[in-house]
Amino acid sequence: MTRTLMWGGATASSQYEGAATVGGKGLDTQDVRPWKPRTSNATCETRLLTASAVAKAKADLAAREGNYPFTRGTQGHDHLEEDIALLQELGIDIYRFSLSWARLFPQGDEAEPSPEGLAYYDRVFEAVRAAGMKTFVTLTHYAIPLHLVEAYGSWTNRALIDLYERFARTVFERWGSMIDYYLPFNEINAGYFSPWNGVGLLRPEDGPYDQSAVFQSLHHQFVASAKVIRAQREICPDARSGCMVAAFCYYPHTCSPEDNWIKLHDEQVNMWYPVDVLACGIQPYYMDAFYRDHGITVDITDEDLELFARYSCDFVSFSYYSSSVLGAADNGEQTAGNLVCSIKNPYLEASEWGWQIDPVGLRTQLNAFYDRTHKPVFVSECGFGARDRLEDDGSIHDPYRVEYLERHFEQLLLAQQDGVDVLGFILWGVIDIVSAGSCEMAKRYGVVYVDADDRGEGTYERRKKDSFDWYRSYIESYHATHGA
Ligand code: BGP
Repeated sequence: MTRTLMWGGATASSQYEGAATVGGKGLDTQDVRPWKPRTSNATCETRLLTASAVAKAKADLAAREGNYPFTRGTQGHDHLEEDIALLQELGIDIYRFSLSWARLFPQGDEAEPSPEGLAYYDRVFEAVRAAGMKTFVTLTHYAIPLHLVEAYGSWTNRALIDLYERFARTVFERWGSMIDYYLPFNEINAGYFSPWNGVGLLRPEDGPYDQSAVFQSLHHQFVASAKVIRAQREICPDARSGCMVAAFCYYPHTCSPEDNWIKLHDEQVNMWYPVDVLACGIQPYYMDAFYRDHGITVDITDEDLELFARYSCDFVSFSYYSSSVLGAADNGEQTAGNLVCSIKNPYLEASEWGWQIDPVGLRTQLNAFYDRTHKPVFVSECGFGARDRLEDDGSIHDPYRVEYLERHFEQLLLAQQDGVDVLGFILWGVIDIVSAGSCEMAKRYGVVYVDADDRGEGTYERRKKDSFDWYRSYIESYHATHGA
């Protein structure tokens, strides 16, 4: 029996809410990321923070200086009801949003949550429910309280697992009856490529990250995920638990055997590792060789392995924006992508940010995830990041976004016809938000335009782009033929 798909939209607290200190919210790991003009080194400086960069950010914020876009997001905190009304008009079935750990627990290790934080998310859950949308909750989306980095060493420290479980139990006890789907962590494999965003790990001032610290932190997040699922099954058993990775849809650069091996090997470590642990409940064999070959040590207990086996998730999900090309020689021209760079694919066009547009890759990934896990699959993020123009008459014409979505929806429906148990599709950044990779406002994904620029100037007024009506009528006609 083919499922009726859910069509949704997503935001993330640090890219959307703003109000960084309102209601006693603590500073988090995204608040201290600065905006920098786009140069070759900007991504590194704004994404892989050092202790000195964090110290500078804290001093700047205290002096109300500098440009820290995640402290203002797109002022979602102050536009909440208006935005939910726009999403209701859009007719989406499900809204994916994340909770700010630092808004509920400003330091992260308090015994009790902040009353102001609870009140804010009461407003969010009630507004989403009243608008008739299902909820898809991300417990943590790249943002943890800064105090946990400074006082505990972030996820390298096993103590964070219990603090995280306390945060999650608070969420389940208060809003569990209003949670349909949830993720303990956004794009959990990001910890490997973007350790500050993924696992809150500072980059050493001089030299590369300690890979043992990176993989130990990832492992602690896996244990935290299993413990959160155990708590959820106790407190709100009707909610559906998921895991999420960034999907890269790798192609070997050539048909050389070496390129084909690299494709499989990197796919295992970069993408399948978290899925095998969180969805299949196993610590995969191939990581032992990877740790050995890279001199990495990770403390994994028998209790951890038992938790993985007992508390694997109900569905799997991934973000999909572009595909990637890998080669043993790595000698092709490079291009950017979500979290990772890749060799340019001569068969594909790319966005202004270099992300290679590959709708068929979405069908390939949906089949690959279902084939590996045999669990229902959600596309928890997908969309086209582009520079949109506000015309003098207030209109915003984005045919490139409509074309991107139309071609990806076709492939999604084909994957369903292939027999993949697809749950639905979540449009990333449904209301324009700050870009996580480049800290830019200029890179927009939404069907709703927000009047703000990279320096935070603007009215923050919301306007419908042409894609708004297109997505609204797509969802309407889909349900007219497939039922609610
Ligand atoms: C994913 C993140 C999102 C989002 C998206 C788009 O990696 O989960 O937070 O931002 O990518 O990337 P960007 O904002 O860098 O364009």
